[in-house]
Order: sequence, then C-alpha cells, then structure tokens
Amino acid sequence: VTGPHFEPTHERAKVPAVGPGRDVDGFVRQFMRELNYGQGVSLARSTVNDQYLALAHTVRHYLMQGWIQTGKRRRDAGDRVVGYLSAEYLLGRQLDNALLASDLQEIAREAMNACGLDLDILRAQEIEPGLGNGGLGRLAACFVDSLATMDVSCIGYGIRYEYGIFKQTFVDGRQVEEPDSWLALGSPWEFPQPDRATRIDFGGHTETYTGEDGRERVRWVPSWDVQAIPYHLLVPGYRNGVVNTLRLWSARATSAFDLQLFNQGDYAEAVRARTFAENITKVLYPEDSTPQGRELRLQQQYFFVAASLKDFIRHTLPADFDLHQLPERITFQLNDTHPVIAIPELMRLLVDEHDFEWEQAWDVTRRCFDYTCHTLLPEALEVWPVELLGRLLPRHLEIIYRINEDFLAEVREAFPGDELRARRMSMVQEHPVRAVRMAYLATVAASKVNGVAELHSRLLRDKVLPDFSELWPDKFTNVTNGVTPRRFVRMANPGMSELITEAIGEGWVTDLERLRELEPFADDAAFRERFRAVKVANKDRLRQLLHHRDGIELPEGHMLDVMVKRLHEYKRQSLKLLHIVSLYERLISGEVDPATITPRTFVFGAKAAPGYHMAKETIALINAVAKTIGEDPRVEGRLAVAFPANYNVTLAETLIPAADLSEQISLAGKEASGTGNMKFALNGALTIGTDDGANVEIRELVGGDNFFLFGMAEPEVAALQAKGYVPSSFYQQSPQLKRTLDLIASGAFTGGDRSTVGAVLDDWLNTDRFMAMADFDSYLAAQARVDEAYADQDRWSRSAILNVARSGFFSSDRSMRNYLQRIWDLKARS
Ligand code: F55
Repeated sequence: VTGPHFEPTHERAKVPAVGPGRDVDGFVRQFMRELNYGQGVSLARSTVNDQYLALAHTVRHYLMQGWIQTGKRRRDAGDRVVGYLSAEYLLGRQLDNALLASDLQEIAREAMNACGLDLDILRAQEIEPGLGNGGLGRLAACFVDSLATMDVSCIGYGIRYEYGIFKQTFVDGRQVEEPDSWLALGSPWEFPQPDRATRIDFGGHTETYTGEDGRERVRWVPSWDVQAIPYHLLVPGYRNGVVNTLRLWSARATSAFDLQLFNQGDYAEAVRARTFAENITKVLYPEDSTPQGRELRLQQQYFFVAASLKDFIRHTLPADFDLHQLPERITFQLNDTHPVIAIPELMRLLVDEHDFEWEQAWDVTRRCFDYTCHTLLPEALEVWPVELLGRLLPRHLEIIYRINEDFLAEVREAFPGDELRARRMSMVQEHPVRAVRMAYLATVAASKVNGVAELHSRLLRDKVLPDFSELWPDKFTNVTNGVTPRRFVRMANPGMSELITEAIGEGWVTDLERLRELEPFADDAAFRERFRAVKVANKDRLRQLLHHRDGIELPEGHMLDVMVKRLHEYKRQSLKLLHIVSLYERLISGEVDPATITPRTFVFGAKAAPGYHMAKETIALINAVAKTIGEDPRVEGRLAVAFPANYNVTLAETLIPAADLSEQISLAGKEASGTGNMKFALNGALTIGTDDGANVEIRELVGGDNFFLFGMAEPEVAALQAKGYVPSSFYQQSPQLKRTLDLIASGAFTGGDRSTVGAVLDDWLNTDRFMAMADFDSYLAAQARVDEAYADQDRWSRSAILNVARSGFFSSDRSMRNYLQRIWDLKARS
C-alpha cells in the first residue's frame, strides 16, 4: 500500500462540490440514478434492499457538500480537535437521522411516493450499526451528534466491528445469541479509505541502543503487525450544514504477514494467518460490566488507539508540525478505560520515534488526555495482567512502569513515610496477579477526570479514587450525561414534537432548556387532552410494531410500565419481576378483585452478557412469568408482561415514546448515571426510581410530586452493608415478600418444576448482592402511589407534561457545553 498523496503534483482545478437539487424532482432523479447505475437494476425489478440502498446513497449525496466544506474550513482554521476515543458507538439507524438533519424527510417521502414506493418500508430495511453494548456506546453516539450540531471540530475514533452486539432470540424463553451481520446487505453509510491504511505493530521485544546524539535509546522490535483500514461515517449536525467524521478502524492482514508463508508454499497457513489478523475487529465483546481480560480485547484496544494517534499525527496535522504544540491541536477524551493504552502509546511515539526527552513527552501527553469513568462497580475496572501486556506490548509495559515510578516518587514526596498509601496508589497491583490498573493510569495521566452524574462523580472522588482526589483535588469534576433531543425526541416522537413546536416554536430542538416554556401548558386542559392523545397514538404505533416484529399482542387501554436496559443484577430487573409476581399472587389468592386493579402492561427489554449465568436465568424467569400470566384467565386481561427479544436503539425509538412509567430501580450508588431515564422523562413518562445516578438530578428538576421515589439512599446502603446484610431476614419480616417468593418456589411459573428456579431463589435469600429484598416493601408502596396517581388522568398528564418541560437540562448539547468549558477549554461556535 502506498501512502496517501495530499500534495497535488499540479494545480488542481477548483471545482466546487455540488449536491443534487433539493426538491422532489431532484431527489427522484438522483434516486433513479442510484438505482439504475449504482445498484444496476430497473425500478420494476428492484428489491426492497436495492431501493433502500439507492435511497441511502441518495441521501448521502446531500450530505457530501457539507462534509467536504466542514473539513476544509476546519483545516484552514487550524482548529483544535476533540479526538473522542471510544471502543463503542451505538449509533442506531442512519437513514432517519440523516433525513432529519438535512431536512429532507418530506421531500424523500414525496419522492418515494412518486416512484410508487413507501418510505416507511424502505426505512425498515436498515439494520442498525450496533457497535456498542449499551449506555456507554450510545452516549458516545449522542455526544458526536451534539458536537456536530454545535459546530465543534470532533473526530470520533473507534472500531469497525464486523459483528456488533449479538442479536438476541429466545428459545423456550431462554436467551440464545446470533451474530449481528449488519454488513451483509451492504453498508451505504461508510466510506472505506484503503489508501489511508496504516501499520500497527504487536509483540516482540525491546532493545537499547546508543543514538547518534550519544543518548541511550530504546527500540521496540515487534514480531507481527496488521494493517488498520479507516472507514469514515458521516455525523451530520442538525440543519447547520456541518458534517463531522467518525473514523472507525478495520483490521486487515499485512502482505508481510502472508508473503513469507506463501513463499514457503504454505497456502493454507497463509490464509489462516490472514484470518488471525482480521480477527482483531471481527466482533464486539458483549460484556458490559465484567471485562474478561481477553488477549483479543487488548489487541482491539491497542489497534484502534495506535491507528488513531498515528493517523492524526501523520495525516491530519500539517507535515512540518512541531509535536511540542500537540495539545494546541487535539484533546483526546478517553471514554472509560478501554482506550487508555493510548497514554503509553503517545509517550512511545514522542520518546522513541520523535526524540523527545521523557519529561517533555510527559508534559505533552498529560495535556492531551482527559478521562471519563462510567462505573462504580469494582469488577468493571479494567486491569491487564503484566504477563499479557509484556507479551503483546513490551515497550508499553516498560513505559507504564516508568510512569508509575515517577508517580510513586511524587506520592512519597507529598506523603513522606506513608508507604501503605504508595502501595494503594500504585498502577500495578500485585494480587491476585501482577496487573496494571488502567483507571489509575488514566487518572494519573489525565488533566481532568470526570464522572457522569453528580452522585457518581462524588462517589468516584470519595470512594473509588480518594487517594487521588486528596493528591489532586482540582483534577476531579462532574459532567452529567445527556441524550440527543434530535434522535430521542424529534425523530422518535414526531407527534409530541409537533405539539411542542405548535406551543413554543421549534427552537427547543437545539436549545432544549426552552422546553420550560411548556410549563404553563400543564394547566391547560385542552393541551393535556392532546398530550394524552399523542401517548395513545404512540402506544398504537408500538402495538403495531410488536405485532409485526414479535407476534406480541399488546392489550389496549393499559398503563405501559417499561424497564429497558442491559440485564444486570445491580439494575435489579428481578425487583421488577417480584413486583409483578406479587400483583399476580394477590389476584389468584383472591385477595384482590381483578376488576379493581389498574390495568398494566409490563415491558422488558434486556440483553444478558452471554457468559453471565444469573442474568440469563433472570431472563428465563421473566419469560416464564410472562407466559403464565398471559395464559391465566383469572387475570381477566388486567395484567400483561411483554418481553420482545433483541432490544436495541431502533426498538427504543418506538418503545420509549409510548411509555407511561419508567423503571429506574438500581441499588443506590451502583448506576453511574443512566441515560434511558432521561429519554423517558423527555418523552413524558413518569419515573419510579431510586436515589441513584442521574435519577437524583431528574427528581430535583421535575419535582418530588412528579417522581416516585423509593428505596434506600446510598448512605443507608453503605450502613446496611457495614452492619451485615441478611436478605432472608426480609423474607421473614415481609408477608408480601414471603408470599411472592413462595409462589415462585412452588413452581407456579415453571410448570410445577421447582428445581429450575432454585438457583435464583437461593441467590435472593442468601446473597442478594444488590439488596432487592431490602427495597421490596418500599418499592411496592411506591407502585401503589403510582396506581393512585394514574387513576387521576388529569393529574398524571400534568405531571407528564412537567416532566417534559423540566428535563431540558438532559440534552447532550448541555453535556458537551460542560465538557467544553470544564474539560476541553474550547468554545462552541454556536
Ligand atoms: C462496556 C464494556 C466494558 Cl468492558 C465495560 C462497560 C461497558 C459498558 O457498556 N458500560 C456502560 O454502558 N456503562 C454505562 O455508561 C452510561 C453512560 O455514561 C451510564 O449512564 C450508565 O450508568 C453506565 O452503566
């Protein structure tokens, strides 16, 4: 592969980029060109997939001008760039977003009609790029959307996984994973740049040698390499002509890799070697909280950050750029610890390849990185065994040791004689194996370290990294998460969006605090009526979708109670399940008359990490309960449980706008922020939730009357933990809990079989790491308040409208403004 050539060998003509005409006629012409000459089919013989691909290419055309101009403007201005380093981007479908951003929704609809096609059918053809696990990956996607909309220069660097998050199916109610072949039918949104490939080294050993200047130097002699091929994805701003770039890397075997083997005549081995290299970006790891320390995962991490740094320095910066000034041209944001190996990589580039003195390199490196932490669970903090690091990245391990040595010297100077502290703070842990604590490395190197909600940032500072915050109090800050109002309100909820725009104008889409202006409408009976009508219409839309997608028949006229998020014990889907079973138990025991209860449908959406046994058992139990309740005539249709498989961004976009009640019920102090909670509030659902993550801030803003709070607060959790938590004591004390657990234990949901529920029950009664038993009574009491509030539809609608009006703070535009001011020291241009 030859290097890219940016220097024209002769004067290039200045031909402007011109897009197709912005009217129905122009759109139809471009579409037909794409269909006939791009897909190579006539309209008459085209498949839906041909039509979708032609449509996507057509829409893409309209974005190109903006993309080229944005790039040129940024290069000319020499802007400082935000380099967002994230192993995940959970983007969701591209077509709708591109149409919305470029204001082509109506034109596209009419153009398709003119061709005798239905835009909605073509939209449904798109498979979303699911290049992330959950909240962390979706947050990255919201952030790049906001930066484009705010016209901030940003390159999102990441990995082009060939297979994204697995596709979930249920077989007999149990989760079965299938590969997500999102590229199989074509990928019209990406631009491969094979001529911009770059080589990434691995393995081998290091040597010292004496440089020409007489200085002792280190050289890394790697033993194998792969090529990193960049693919561009477009990130259009909302109707501002700005198009930023996501640069995702794909692994390919270098020719060196197989040439040797080919020359030895071993064709089969040469092909196998190729597969080995290309494995690096084959699949997204589906663990969202307990990283398994797999070698391939470390390869992925180094692969994408090394490619990104090299590419930025070589190709994005001018050729003669003095790297001492690097912090003036880029600021790298580390999205959790996954890209933290970028720190020693930049040190290596500066010291080994660009002749920097160590201290100078360290000064530059520190000013280039900031770190965002997304968790409080100890098992989610990544550590890499020294044995593995030394084998895969020997030079980086040496550099980490040196950083650690210098750092510990600083600690010893600040706290003389406190050897215990120095050991606690070391980036290298000794037990159970010698391993590098990536969060410590990130914290030491970063200029700023932030958590993702007020409570989380405080706990991060005081409980996870107290020694570090004592040493550097100013390093720690908070930026509360946000979500993009373009995708999650304007696009997902067109009915409500129209109503809002009619009331307060359309400025809210890019200035979400303006939703405040809706507050007076909460007291307007006619507005409330229309707001309710939108909810009903959104439920109808969901009913149709679930009918076609899953064969699920949602009952009409029910309250819709929704819990969607990854399946994890700390999130406590099991607590939600116990609530449902307790309602059912009271019905079948005759304690309550079905006619007197609020009709409710409970919806779950959740993927379990494939190796997470307890999570998979919980899914099986939810499905078993759903089936039993659905088939029991005694329920008289007043309760229903729906668990559509494969919850993803696309389903969220129909599900969230239909919800009445949002379940945010993690054990206090465990959910860093949550972002689904924000999406629900912005779509007019009321929250039942604990004092955890961003729930705290949601409740503060929407008001205690419009939020159903329950459960222990974090200090109470800590106190109960300290005193010794005995879950079975709650079983003894709470009659309702006892009846509920006994019903499950009886085999009522497992066809009389008591053994299959044994493991789950055993955990609840004997371990219950996340204290669901302790919060059960409080949760049920809060659910009773929900029923009471829902009975008064006027009061409920008022609260729902106030939730929308007061949640403008949760725009990711605001989050980005906070990063700009508190962390990146940049200003948005608009
Ligand atoms: C993915 C891979 C690994 Cl190895 C570890 C974690 C993850 C992951 O997906 N984490 C994640 O989604 N964290 C969530 O981040 C959100 C955005 O900040 C938070 O809202 C949420 O509380 C947190 O759990």
